Amino acid sequence: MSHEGDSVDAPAAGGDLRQLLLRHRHGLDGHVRRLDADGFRAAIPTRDGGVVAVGYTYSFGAGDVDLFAVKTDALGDTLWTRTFGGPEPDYGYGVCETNEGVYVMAGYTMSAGGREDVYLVAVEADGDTLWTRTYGGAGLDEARSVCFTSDGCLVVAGQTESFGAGLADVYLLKMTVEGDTLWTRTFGGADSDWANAVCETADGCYGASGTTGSFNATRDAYLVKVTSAGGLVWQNRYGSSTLYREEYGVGVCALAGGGMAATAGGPTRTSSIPAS
Ligand SMILES: [Ca+2]
Ligand SMILES: [Ca+2]
Repeated sequence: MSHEGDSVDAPAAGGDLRQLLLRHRHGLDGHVRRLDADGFRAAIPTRDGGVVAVGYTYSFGAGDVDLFAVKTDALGDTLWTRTFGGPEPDYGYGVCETNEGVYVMAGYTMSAGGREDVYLVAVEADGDTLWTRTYGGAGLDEARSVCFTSDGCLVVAGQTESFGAGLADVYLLKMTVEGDTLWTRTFGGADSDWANAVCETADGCYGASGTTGSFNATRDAYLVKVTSAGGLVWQNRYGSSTLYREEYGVGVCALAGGGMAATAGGPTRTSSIPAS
């Protein structure tokens, strides 16, 4: 890896950031379409009243696409921008803040050699890099979301083709805040399955929202709940088996009492999924 944490000339806050957001486009099928545009994929409020936004840029950095992070203050003025990655494509999709005020960004990198690897970058509040780590096997491994947990760790969700039941599988990983792996799990079946979001539930478990192609005639939204130790609590699919009616899990958040609410979209309809 090279050029990690490069500072770039900050795009002026306000107008340019809005332009970046307007140019942001989703790939609901979970696979990145190459777009000649910069875009944010996630943004969170920070404890200092600002925002940290993470995505990727073709405009700055070490080559091809780089993971892109922007930190603003409460007024939206840019405090810093950084790119992370190497000469090959590097993408950012998720970000969380730890109880120490560290921002951890998750995505994937092809700059480490070979196929896509899960890519985590931890930076201090001023944008200085604490550590970067990659995870995965010989196949495609990508992160889409990262969450700081109540037991002081990180849980990451995405997809893996290196491990699991065939084609892509939901990929869940738990790490220490230093990035050391505590456990990894895969969920899914013989067809393609992937996760787009992860949260901690009120009962201290983790919920991942995504899509499964393995358990129905068409793709369905897919929720998986695991304990903090990675044990499966339940998994469920949501959707129709009618041709061309596919559901894609997009987001997930915790509800009081331990449940989750997930959002899903599809080519023919959208719906929200209550899940207990
Ligand atoms: Ca790059
Ligand atoms: Ca699979």
